[in-house]
Amino acid sequence: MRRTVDRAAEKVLDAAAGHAPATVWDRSDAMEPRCGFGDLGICCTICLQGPCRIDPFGPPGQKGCCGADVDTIAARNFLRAVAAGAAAHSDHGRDIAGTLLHAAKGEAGGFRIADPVKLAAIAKELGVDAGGLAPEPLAEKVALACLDQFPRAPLPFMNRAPEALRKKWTKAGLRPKGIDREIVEALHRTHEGVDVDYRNILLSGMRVALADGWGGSMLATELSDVLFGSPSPIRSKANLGVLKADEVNIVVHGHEPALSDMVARAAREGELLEYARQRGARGINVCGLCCTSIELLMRQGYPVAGNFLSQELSLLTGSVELMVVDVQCVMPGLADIANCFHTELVTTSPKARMPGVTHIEFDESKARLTAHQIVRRAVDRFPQRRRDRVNIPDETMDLVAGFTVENIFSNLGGTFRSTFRPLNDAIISGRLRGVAAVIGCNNARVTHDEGHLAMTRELLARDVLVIQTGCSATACAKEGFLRPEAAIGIAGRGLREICEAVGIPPVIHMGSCVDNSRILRALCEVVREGGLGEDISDLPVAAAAPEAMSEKAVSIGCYAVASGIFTVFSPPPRVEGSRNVCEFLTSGMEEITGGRFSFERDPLKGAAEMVAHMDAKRTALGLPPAMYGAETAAAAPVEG
Ligand code: MSK
Repeated sequence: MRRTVDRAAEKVLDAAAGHAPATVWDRSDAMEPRCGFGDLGICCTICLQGPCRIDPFGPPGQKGCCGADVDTIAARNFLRAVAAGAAAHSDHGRDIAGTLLHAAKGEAGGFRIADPVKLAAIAKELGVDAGGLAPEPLAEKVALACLDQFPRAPLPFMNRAPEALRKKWTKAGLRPKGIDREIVEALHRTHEGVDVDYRNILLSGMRVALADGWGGSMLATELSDVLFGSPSPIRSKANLGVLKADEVNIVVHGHEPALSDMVARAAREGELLEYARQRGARGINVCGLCCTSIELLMRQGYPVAGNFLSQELSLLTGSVELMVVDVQCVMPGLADIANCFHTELVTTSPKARMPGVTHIEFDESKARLTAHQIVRRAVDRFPQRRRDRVNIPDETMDLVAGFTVENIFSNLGGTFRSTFRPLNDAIISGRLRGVAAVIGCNNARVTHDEGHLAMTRELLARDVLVIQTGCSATACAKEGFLRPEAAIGIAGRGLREICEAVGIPPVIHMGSCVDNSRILRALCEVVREGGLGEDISDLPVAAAAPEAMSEKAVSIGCYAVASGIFTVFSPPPRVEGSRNVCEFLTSGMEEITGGRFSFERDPLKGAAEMVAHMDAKRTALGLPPAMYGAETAAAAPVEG
């Protein structure tokens, strides 16, 4: 299997072949053959009588020691994955709320309320009495109201959903009782000897995921905007070529924006720039990986070095002085590679430490000091860089990011026109066939970036506006799809006309993984705007994670389905060993919320399913077929 379609990644891998430490691809190859029982989700390790496994080729009616059947085992494994993903996103949200609380009380040195307008809007939504309060005391109340969603309901952002969807949630018992409460209950429910009914277990998974999407993730996004500033369209660059041969390179990696925001600010300070010059560097270059990087990109335009599978490659360029990591998607393998170079790896979260790796704990009250300390350590490493080992590929690509529900209004409607009407009208007329959210990770078991690019190319050619977040957005950024001019070479005629008229790229970057909540909100606005049905499930929209990897992606997939969205998810979550569990997720859910999964592995077939789904929704709404339907990705090659 080809490891990557990213030319920069390929160059680094080729140069490192044979003499560099192992990468994720080497370790993945060494895992073959993988355990089929584990892969199909039919190995149970929940109690100490096991592991128990069900033979997929054996007789029907097989049971584990306790009597759990294949459906119970697969459903319990699935629910635990959803709960872990929801916990990761939501704990991120909790930390942001905590930072906002400290900032409001003046206890978080260097942090301030960056968007008081958004703060006031959120306060209103949460039912917080602003009563002429200054931003800080209001922020304190808002932070506390958000933290209150962890132990108990209600989750007020769920009121953003269309009424039809809220009724479905109530009828099916899908309203979360609180973010933490659902996660804890999921762990209890899947403990040995508790819930055995696979449907009941899977519905718990949907409820946990809704607590993530409309709770933990959504409040993480909203409070990040308040604290670090709401994004606006911004130009930047992507790929490993953003590393600089003559500057100190600091790579921020993980998911949380708080410390990286401070590191980026510190790296601009004259005193530290002078310190770098004294050590022979021309400057200090901050760039990043995964979603920490995207948070900095969206708000400040810092370049993105790569996505999940690029993390080890960035160190293999031999040009990184320091990589600072927070939480999630940080490979333990980084430590081995850093040790082969002059690179210092620094962990910063008490939740995520690595043996033998420098740990500088992030404390909001000392954020500026910590950031300075980190930047100085990076500069100190610069003289140790071995020039003969530096191998930075020259690939970079321009991009435009920074779209939000608030600013996409004006971009789609022309300056100052605050409405989704032009988008709805474009869909209604058929100039746009529909909207697709293509999101999610990389996965070493499939060719790096290939699924994201193939699927997105196909959708664009068929006049589907593509919205992205996370590593999928970075994959498409590296390929040039996030440039407004990309529409000329790649988009179908209808989408091209819209991009040219409004000046937007055919692929809209809406942020990090928690910012998938922006997509939920955008779909609510489309329904509210009118003319496209009463519910999200009525819309000609679909979602996909064509290179899914993390448990967070499983949770995101579930909250998309539980919000009424047809969702292509590949590689599939580990449920294929149970026909009943698969059927429930790929068709049973449709009767409950209107959404369902497809586990199609081929990205082009997945795109075809998404297009067929949009066409069916158009017919159901009484809309004309897409205006220009004949162009395919093959007929519209990418330019540039
Ligand atoms: S970083 S969760 S690999 S998208 Fe958010 Fe990328 Fe997936 Fe991590």
